[in-house]
Amino acid sequence: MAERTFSILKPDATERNLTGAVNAVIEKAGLRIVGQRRMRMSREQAEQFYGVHRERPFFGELVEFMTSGPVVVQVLEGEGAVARYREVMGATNPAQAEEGTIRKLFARSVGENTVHGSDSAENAETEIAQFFTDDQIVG
Ligand code: 3AN
Repeated sequence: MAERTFSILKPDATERNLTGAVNAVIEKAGLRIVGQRRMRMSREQAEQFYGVHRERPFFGELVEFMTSGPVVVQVLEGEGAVARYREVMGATNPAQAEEGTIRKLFARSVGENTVHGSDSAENAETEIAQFFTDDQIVG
């Protein structure tokens, strides 16, 4: 069965009207967008979502940024979707990202890096459940 991963197009993507351009890279990579919603993240949602980074020095900045404008939350489906999407996103720091990756193409900095993607199948499940109900995902 195809795997699912959770994705966010961050405020730097919506601000520059890049959601279609990012989705084109995702779909070209063979991943299917089976759930998608544009929304404004609340501070509570962002703090919960990035809870593992709570003690990191950039936590406050990260929450500020993620609540600074609209985001697009997505469920992506495909074979090995978690690893495949990490590949397509590129390195966290766009300066180290490979050619053709979303972050190489679009990211502004290590903080404003255009996309989030789950780092494991287990986290994907938790993250999807934070933002989607089953009936909002149509494969
Ligand atoms: P990734 O998003 O590639 O999984 P993580 O999980 O290490 O990277 O970091 C989560 C998010 O925290 C990143 N996408 C980025 O927005 C932010 N971040 C990570 N490192 C830094 C940093 N040094 N300064 C500012 N923001 C950071």
